[in-house]
Amino acid sequence: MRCAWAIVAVAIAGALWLAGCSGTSGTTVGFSQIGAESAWRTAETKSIREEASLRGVNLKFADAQQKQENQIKAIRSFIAQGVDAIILAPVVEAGWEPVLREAKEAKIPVVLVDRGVNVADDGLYATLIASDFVEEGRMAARWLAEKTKGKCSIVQLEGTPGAAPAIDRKKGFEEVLAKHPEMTIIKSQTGDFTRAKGKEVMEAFIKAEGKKIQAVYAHNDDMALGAIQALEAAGMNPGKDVLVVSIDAVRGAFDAMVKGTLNATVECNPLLGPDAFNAVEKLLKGLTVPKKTVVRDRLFEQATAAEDIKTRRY
Ligand code: GZL
Repeated sequence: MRCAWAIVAVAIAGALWLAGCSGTSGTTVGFSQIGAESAWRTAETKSIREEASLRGVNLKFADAQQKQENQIKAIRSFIAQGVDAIILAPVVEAGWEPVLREAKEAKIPVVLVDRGVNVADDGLYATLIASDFVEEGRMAARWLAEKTKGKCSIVQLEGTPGAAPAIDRKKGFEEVLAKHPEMTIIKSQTGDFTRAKGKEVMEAFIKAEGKKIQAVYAHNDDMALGAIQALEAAGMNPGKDVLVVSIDAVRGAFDAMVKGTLNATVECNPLLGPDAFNAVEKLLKGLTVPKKTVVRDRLFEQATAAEDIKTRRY
């Protein structure tokens, strides 16, 4: 028993030491988060919050409820409060120049996590830490092409209009499909990355196309899980008669693969807290950081899901 307490004491001492020694201890960082639309998003928020507390950072958190204007307001508030750095997960790619210019003029570095922005001058932000969404789309399409021997009718559930992952996951998927003329997208519509909307849009797809649907490609697992609910309610057989492939690799996706209703998911790692605060620490020390850090992804399938789920961290 004494040994267990000793381990706990060492762990606490270690965390306190880390908080005291990290270059970000005592700093104030503003985090403008998109919202809580998906399991992926809440996992990302948890990672950022945990890393901030581990490092002794005073984190000012703003949930934008999926609205860009709320993110812009939050950034302006962070600037007015004189934070040391800003972390931003931009809901869409466009419309950031003015507020990023204000942050630059206030000499507050901006670290982008998980989604990119479209700006003429990339000096308006310090760095972007994100997955390669185009490659994620290609991975999903290559898997489906192999499973269907290059012949199937597909419905696509797209992410939030204008969001980098939605634009690029579509681009990558359709780039591979261009090499497979007998793989056709018969319906495509946004489900806004949410389970509820994914279910609703899939119900409309089923109404319009019924048994013609042979595969579903969802830009995230939450929409895929909603689509699976709609397929089951319509008496169809997701994972068997209708293949379902999505992106994120959240725990709910592994549960569905173990159940056999989801066939594959491409991981998009949301645990960006450590990388984000490493970048903040370097920037506050006046060190340079790479313009982009690409988070590595991989595809998971049903066959190994029961084993994989044991080691999943989100
Ligand atoms: C990807 C992230 C996406 C996830 C969705 O980096 O922006 O937004 O794939 C989330 O689950 O809603």
